Amino acid sequence: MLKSEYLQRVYAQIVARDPDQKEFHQAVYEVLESLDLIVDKHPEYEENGIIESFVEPDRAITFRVPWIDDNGKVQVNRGYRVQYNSSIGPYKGGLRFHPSVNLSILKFLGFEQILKNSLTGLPIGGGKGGSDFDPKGKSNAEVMRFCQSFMTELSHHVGQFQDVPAGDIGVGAREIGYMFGQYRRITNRYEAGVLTGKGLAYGGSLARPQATGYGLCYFTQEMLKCMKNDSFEGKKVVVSGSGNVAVYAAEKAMSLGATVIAMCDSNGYIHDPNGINLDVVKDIKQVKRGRIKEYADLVPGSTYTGDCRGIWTIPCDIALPCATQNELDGESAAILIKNGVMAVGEGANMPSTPEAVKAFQDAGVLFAPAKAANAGGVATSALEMSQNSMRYSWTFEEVDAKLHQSMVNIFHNAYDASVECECPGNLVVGANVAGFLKVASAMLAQGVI
Ligand code: NDP
Ligand code: 2IT
Repeated sequence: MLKSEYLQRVYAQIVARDPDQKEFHQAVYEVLESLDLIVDKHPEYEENGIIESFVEPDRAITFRVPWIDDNGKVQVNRGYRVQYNSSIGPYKGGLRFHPSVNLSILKFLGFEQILKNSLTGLPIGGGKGGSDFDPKGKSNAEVMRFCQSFMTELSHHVGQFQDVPAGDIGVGAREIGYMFGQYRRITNRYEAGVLTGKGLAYGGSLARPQATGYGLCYFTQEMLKCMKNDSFEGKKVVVSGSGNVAVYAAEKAMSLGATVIAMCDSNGYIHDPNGINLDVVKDIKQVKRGRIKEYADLVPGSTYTGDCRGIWTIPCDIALPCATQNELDGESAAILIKNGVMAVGEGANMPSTPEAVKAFQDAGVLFAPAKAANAGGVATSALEMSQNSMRYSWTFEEVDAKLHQSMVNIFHNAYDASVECECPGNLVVGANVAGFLKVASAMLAQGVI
């Protein structure tokens, strides 16, 4: 229950305006709970309508995306771009292609992105977009035609100084390549900084594919070190998902001395008590675009279970949810806690339900919230933009070192803010407050716009 009447009114208004946007309400409520601890010290927020402005996107664009499938039939999807807040930099955030995409999901993601991007310390505002298009099972030619049609409309709204999309679920290097090609063709400009996550041959950054997963482990490692004098060494780790974030989180956890014993996709999970062979996972998921189930046929001693939620019943020391929102609920959290989990690091956006977050915090499990722990992806996107502006590129080691330092800084900023809010170690509060203070000061300085 929110104590501040001001915040109660802000929350009631977003629910009344968009009663069906459950994911959006969930993300906003969690942030308002944190701001409840500081809002009395900042009467200027209410005087200037700062929090009302902060929860309302600058604009949300929806558009028709017609494309022709391999049978010559016209298909029509819906495209979106939510340009949320540009007070500290151009809108920045990924594009998600998944049948579940709707305005509620993109508003929750765009809203989270404002604070995440602020935490990176880099000059990037918040946005998110995507489509209900499902790339699964489509040919390359279909994906290309879809991406070209999507960018034909999106090109009116993006630009290196305006709005810079990147990947998210269902959007990787292939999709970014097709969209970049179409943008270049439409504008007749080589504007590399309009998209991030590009291929290396045309302006991409080394270490961007690895950045979210590696960054998650750097953050978790710093949290383990500073809050429990511990590390990944010798730990059993469960990583949900098997996409971009999950694969590189698993890779870094292994290189830091952990054994990753389970991964999943939306159909089910694999359990390999000897430690997952990541080359096999990469071959199945990245090269063949196959299903995780195939792993159990290839690697003796591993098993497949056709239920992705069941992954949380496997006993582990560290859980890294890296698939999607609300994939880890209160019931799963209770099982993880009973099995002795010591730390949870969120690689996906909002993967833990509010009940799960509360259960972890009440049980003294170290908890690294998404907007801090997975900020390495967008931080490295901002480094890609810097390299594009400089017309220069850094080595893998240079980018990785900057990423590592960013994650260490984000941890300490969030931790210090949690201490200031008198709830030391509550990184949910710390990340929300630290991220918000910078955005709010930029909004105040720029007046009512
Ligand atoms: P990918 O598309 O590469 O992989 C997504 C993975 O999650 C797949 O294994 C997919 O399984 C699984 N998944 C997707 N939807 C569901 C679902 N509804 N239920 C169960 N499993 C599901 O996406 P990313 O790895 O890029 O993104 C994963 C998460 O990380 C998302 O929450 C995203 O917002 C977040 N994130 C991504 C960043 C990035 O740089 N890419 C940066 C920061 C956060 P299947 O193949 O069966 O669909
Ligand atoms: O959720 C996220 O931070 C991303 N999908 C990455 C966004 C980006 O612009 O790199």
